[in-house]
Amino acid sequence: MKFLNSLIACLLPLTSLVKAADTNAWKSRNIYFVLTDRVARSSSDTGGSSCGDLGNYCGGTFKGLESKLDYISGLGFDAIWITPVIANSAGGYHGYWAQDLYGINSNYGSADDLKSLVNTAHSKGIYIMVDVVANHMGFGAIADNRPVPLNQQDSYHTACDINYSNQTSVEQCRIANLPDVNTGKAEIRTLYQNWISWLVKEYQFDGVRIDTVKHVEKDFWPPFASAAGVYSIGEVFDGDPNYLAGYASTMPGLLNYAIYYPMNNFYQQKGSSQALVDMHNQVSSLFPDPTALGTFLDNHDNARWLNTKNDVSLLKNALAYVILSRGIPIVYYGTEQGYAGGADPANREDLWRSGFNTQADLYKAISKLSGARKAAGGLAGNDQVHLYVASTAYAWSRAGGNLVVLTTNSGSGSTSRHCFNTQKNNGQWTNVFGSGSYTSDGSGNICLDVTNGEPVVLVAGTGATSTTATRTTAAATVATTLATSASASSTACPTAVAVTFTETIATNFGDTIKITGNTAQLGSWTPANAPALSAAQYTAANPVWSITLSLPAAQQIQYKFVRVSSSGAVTWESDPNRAYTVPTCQASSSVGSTWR
Ligand SMILES: *[C@@H]1O[C@H](CO)[C@@H](O)[C@H](O)[C@H]1NC(C)=O
Ligand SMILES: *[C@@H]1O[C@H](CO)[C@@H](O)[C@H](O)[C@H]1NC(C)=O
Ligand SMILES: [Ca+2]
Repeated sequence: MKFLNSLIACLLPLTSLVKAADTNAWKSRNIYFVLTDRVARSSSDTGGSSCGDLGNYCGGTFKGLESKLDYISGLGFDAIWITPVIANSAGGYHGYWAQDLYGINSNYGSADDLKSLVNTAHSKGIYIMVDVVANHMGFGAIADNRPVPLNQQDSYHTACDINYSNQTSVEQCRIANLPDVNTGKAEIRTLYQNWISWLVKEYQFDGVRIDTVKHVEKDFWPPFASAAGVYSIGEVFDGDPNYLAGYASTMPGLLNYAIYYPMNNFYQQKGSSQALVDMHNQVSSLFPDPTALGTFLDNHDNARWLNTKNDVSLLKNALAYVILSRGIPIVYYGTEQGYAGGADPANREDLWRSGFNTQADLYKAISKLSGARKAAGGLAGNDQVHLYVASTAYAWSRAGGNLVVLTTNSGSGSTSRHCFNTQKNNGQWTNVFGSGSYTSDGSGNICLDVTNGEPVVLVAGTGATSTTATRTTAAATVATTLATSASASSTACPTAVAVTFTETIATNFGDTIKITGNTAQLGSWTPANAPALSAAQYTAANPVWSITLSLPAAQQIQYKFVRVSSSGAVTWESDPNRAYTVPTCQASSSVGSTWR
């Protein structure tokens, strides 16, 4: 194991070098995820009755999907993730039951049809990401699996049921009784590396989505991802950020199952905005590059969002989070038509039953949110600032304040006013989701009115979409609001403040700096429970560790930094304790100090 670890350590820098450009190119993209079998049946498909059996092939084809690229690009997506394209064993309508890695699933059409889909997508500026599986093959006879030696029993682990408390069992036992490939064998690893390299080149794919990543040994992945040669994003179906982060260096990106739970909890009225912000911050400190992670609110393995919470305004807020917060957005097809299917396969509705309606309320909502992402420059950066964390609301900014988003979780029919500091004095924005223009005052304060529980999405500038008359009226309204709401805004100050602590200290390789103190958030003076600082900005010339914590406004804390060596030895800063009072009516603050 030691040897393998050091082997991975050697491979990783190489991997990131080779792929850097491709990963960066994906960061500003906006992904639409489709089941190839469920979009459209032919080039002339204009809609029709629902598929009778969602548990089997419904008739979607590569040609059908190709004919719907304008429908997809009308939603503002410039990338499509498609389910696996290779030949499957009987009943594998979803594509995850491979039989022949080099064959094409003829239910969807021919290899040339697929090439034509990719070509046409490229001509429209759309990336295509292909879904692949290395963990298991389909239910057919082992002897029929290809290429050789996947037709031999000893290319598979002995059958056993997964015990999810035992990682070895997670990696070697069977998911849904599917034959588990012996991915520990050198010969098998080479086979998969050769195949993924061929697949990406043969069809000119721009990215790869990797299925069931946690079911394969970690050290299988770096050479596989490297052989793919393009951005890849893996599925590690686990909401524990520490477990997920254990896979961060195996491939360029991961589906962000860490943020998935607190995000849906907040927008489905089951959790707080603070928990969402806390997870965002935890992801900041655990992952080397949070901007390469994919954000999504549902998919083909989870009940559709509206099935879990049937409120379209809440869904629009959740979509605003997916499309406009940090990370690469992934939206599941059919969301734009208000699909509300439950557990698999009910959540895999055909798209043709909608008649491909581009006037649907959610179609237009997604299109506006995607437009804001583009208008703000693509939002590729790790630049999210928490502006306002309240009991029913969360607002953030990106791109240096060129984008300000206010989301709430009060739902359809609700109206509310939220006043907060934008950190941009005398800023000017247009609400591209609703209407009107807004300006902040000389200190950056703004008050925004939410109607029917819908998000407010402000993009810098006065915009070309609204008329001058509307702008003037809206600006006048805001000016009046600001002038008359001095007392209102004092009650609406942020309840939490993003405080950035920096600590200057030259450390040895393997050391960690933590902040601990007299609150539970700071580990109650117990270094093992205390948050760790990030060394992302650390250089030999400027050895700075940092962390941004969301702290309650006006809270008084006592704290110290501790240094934890790779052996676990803890060194405390000298007395006395440091003391800090979190400011009020301020979105963020910073405290710089040097080790003592
Ligand atoms: C599952 O694995 C855990 C950890 O290895 C073990 O303690 C537990 O007994 C196992 N459960 C079963 C049902 O085998
Ligand atoms: C974990 O699972 C592996 C593979 O099935 C098994 O060999 C091993 O005994 C299990 N360990 C424990 C502690 O249950
Ligand atoms: Ca496995």
